[in-house]
Amino acid sequence: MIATRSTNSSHRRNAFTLIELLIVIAIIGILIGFLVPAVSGALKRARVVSVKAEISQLETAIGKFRSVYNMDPPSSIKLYEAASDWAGDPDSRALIRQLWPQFNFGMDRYINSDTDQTDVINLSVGECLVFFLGGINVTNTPGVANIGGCTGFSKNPADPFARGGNREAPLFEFLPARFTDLAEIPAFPNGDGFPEYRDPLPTQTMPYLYYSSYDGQGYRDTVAPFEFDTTASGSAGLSAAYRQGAAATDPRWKVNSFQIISPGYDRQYGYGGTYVGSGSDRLPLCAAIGSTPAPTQKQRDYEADNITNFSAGELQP
Ligand SMILES: [Ca+2]
Ligand SMILES: [Ca+2]
Ligand SMILES: [Ca+2]
Repeated sequence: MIATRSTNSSHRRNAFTLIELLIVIAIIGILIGFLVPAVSGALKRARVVSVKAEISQLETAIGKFRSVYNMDPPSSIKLYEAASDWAGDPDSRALIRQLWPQFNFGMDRYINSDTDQTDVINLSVGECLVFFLGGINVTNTPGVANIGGCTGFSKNPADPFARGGNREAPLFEFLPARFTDLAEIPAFPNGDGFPEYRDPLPTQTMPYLYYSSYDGQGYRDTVAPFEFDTTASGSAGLSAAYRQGAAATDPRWKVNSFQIISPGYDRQYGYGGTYVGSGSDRLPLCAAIGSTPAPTQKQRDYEADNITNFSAGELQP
């Protein structure tokens, strides 16, 4: 025999009293009060995880670069369109020769996409990350915010910066929408046309930094004018790659390879990685640093949310 469900609802109440309704509304309000921060905190954490994932993809791409070129990408170099300009820069010439042994230093060339062959292109940190993993950009005219996608390098070993022809594929798929080209030179308020890359945080305005240890030879902190600065005053050039402590003698993170640094949600790098550059290489100063930089608690605070490829992925000074 099959039991049938009673349809008798005479004991069921059809309406809430006003007080019950108010209590329910209050409880819902309290729950929302708990849930909203929990959800937004979870979302924030998920986004930090996505930045960490992207940093490890960049590490993989640098590994691919190493397998092709037998070295990590430099994090500072000058490129010259005019053949005669290479003579004055043995450091950059040596790096190019390491990467492309058959490079023809004797020819004038186009490297950016304007119409002259006279530019000196000064690539530092974040720009090197994009340039060496992505190659030549479709469009990158100084002062014009029209940076296109990366097209890799030419397979012509004498002229890897040539446009068109047979090409090596980019080693990392940079999304042009996340390029930024910070104003580095007053004459070019939109930058030099060579982009840096922002992480996927929705509010991000500042790029990843990339510091090479030059295959364990050491982070180049004092090579003027386009390397990094480890002095407390920050007066010698660009910022420092991070150490494992505040003292100048503390060992670096990733001594034998490279550092990749996102400034995190606060868009500030902090003391260890703060840009305090000068001249044509400088990026905007950290607001709290001012003209006489010194390590303050505020600057250490900036580091707390930095996302990196060292220190377990997050800096907690
Ligand atoms: Ca040019
Ligand atoms: Ca630039
Ligand atoms: Ca930060």
